Amino acid sequence: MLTMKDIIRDGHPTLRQKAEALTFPLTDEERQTLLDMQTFLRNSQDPEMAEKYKLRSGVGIAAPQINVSKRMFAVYLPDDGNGNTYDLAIVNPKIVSHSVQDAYLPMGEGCLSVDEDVPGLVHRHHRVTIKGFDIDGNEINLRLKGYAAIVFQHELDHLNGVMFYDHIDKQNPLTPKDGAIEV
Ligand code: UDB
Ligand code: ZN
Repeated sequence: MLTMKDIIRDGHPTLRQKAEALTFPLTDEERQTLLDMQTFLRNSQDPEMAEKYKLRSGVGIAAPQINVSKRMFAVYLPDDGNGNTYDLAIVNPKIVSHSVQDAYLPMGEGCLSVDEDVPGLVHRHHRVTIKGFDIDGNEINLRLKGYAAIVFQHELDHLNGVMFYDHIDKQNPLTPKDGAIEV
């Protein structure tokens, strides 16, 4: 079972690497890693399990965060604010199109791999279309907006060695960009 001690923290070189694409069929080890990541998220949002194992309430986790430099992540959003539920694991994901309009969380972002608060707005695409594969290699197509789109883009960044605070404007960290939507 994955716990917080399995999650590497800011400063670990793996977080800055570009993760490798996977090939199908996944190995048993790769499949197990993906399932473990999904279980971690569910556990972390279960009050009893979270308390017992001292888990931060996670909505997404990417393989590089457990020191596996491969292009896969899991997301668990029981309610994304638009009445949609996402509980999925995705392999080799890519953004195939996105809106011109940006969006941001007014409270900024955090990360399971970052223990400190980093204040500042993180602008992301308001809408994204994502293609990828499930654990068995079936195609996944997702059209996302708002909070779900932000979570998926945060996890996709991890596959490219990008951290959320890389996107914060150092001069004006708390100033929304023109036209950007608050989520
Ligand atoms: C998170 N969780 O998992 F609104 F039930 C964050 C952490 C860093 C605070 C643990 C989170 O936002 N939980 C949450 C929010 C709610 C309601 C709820 C739980 N991530 C994922 C991450 O670090 N993945 O690499 C950070 C998010 C910030 C914006 C998108 C992802
Ligand atoms: Zn993160």
